[in-house]
Amino acid sequence: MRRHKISIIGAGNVGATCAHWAAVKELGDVVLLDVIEGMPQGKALDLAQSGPVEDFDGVFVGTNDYKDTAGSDVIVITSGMARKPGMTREDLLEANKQIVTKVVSSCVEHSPGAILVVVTNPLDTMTYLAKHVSGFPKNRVLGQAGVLDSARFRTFVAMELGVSVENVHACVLGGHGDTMVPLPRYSTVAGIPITHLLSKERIDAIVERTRDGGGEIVRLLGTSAYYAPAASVAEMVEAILLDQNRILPCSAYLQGQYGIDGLYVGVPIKLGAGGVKQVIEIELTDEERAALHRSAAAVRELVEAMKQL
Ligand code: NAI
Ligand code: 2OP
Repeated sequence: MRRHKISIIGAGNVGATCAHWAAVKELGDVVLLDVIEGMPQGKALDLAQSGPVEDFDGVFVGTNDYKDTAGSDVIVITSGMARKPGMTREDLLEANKQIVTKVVSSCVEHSPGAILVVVTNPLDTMTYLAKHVSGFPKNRVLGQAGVLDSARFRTFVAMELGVSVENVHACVLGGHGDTMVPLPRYSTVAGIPITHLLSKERIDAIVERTRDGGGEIVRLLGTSAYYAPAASVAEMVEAILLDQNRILPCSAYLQGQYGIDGLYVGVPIKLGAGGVKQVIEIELTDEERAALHRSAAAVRELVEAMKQL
């Protein structure tokens, strides 16, 4: 049987860590591509040499040439600038527009059947751009944000209650930014909604910390997070390659669902072979729906700003 091929564009913090997760999970052969010469080659070789220790097989290629990405099943796009302290994800718009446009064109030329998983910020806008530049159908272009934002929410709930993160599930909708919409009503501990376990004040504090989750790490680290973002991408890649039909919050192209049209926004989707199989519409209260629409409006504003650049 042919092994799956995963190309990761941008071999920096998120890209290289994602390659590591993909290798350990044995999701397929991995190509790491970057504009910096030598760096992806060195990281791929280093990764290959951890195989005998960790007991995984695979072909790991580091490259600066898109020919090596040819025939990829999934392409993860992490190339671009990351936030530094004081910057918002939106500050990255102009630089990353140029980078993502170039990268997606090159990827499509060599892998016309691939599924694109976008990570570069501002996430929902860059995913929109990737769909536009690639011309791919909507099921084959999606963005990673909700898995990470939900993971942060889950972590904070588990820390608050002193329970295993494995028991905590959470749902975060909306754009990957300050307007994201964590949904306590749909967040549970072993099936029990957190609204039954925590006071409103504590839930509000956790929601706020989740919204600021990326910023908190930028302030501590001096650059943006990468362990949890990369693990989140690997979970999505695994769902696609193993046709797992996972229900995951991802940035997906909406055409009327939730009353939002022609935009990438974070919503629960069914993810498996071929990419996005279904956008799942859950019932929202008026307040939750208004928050989602505010978030979508912020994404739309950024998409319009990008079109002017
Ligand atoms: P990084 O700076 O460590 O890595 C980015 C890499 O992209 C660098 O190695 C750089 O040389 C490369 N690159 C730049 N232009 C390129 C091009 N034209 N072709 C190929 N490679 C190119 O940054 P990091 O931390 O890995 O973050 C990458 C992106 O992901 C940033 O935009 C960041 O904001 C975003 N991000 C998104 C998250 C999400 O949840 N969606 C979470 C974390 C980061
Ligand atoms: C994060 O949420 C910066 O988007 C990145 O960590």
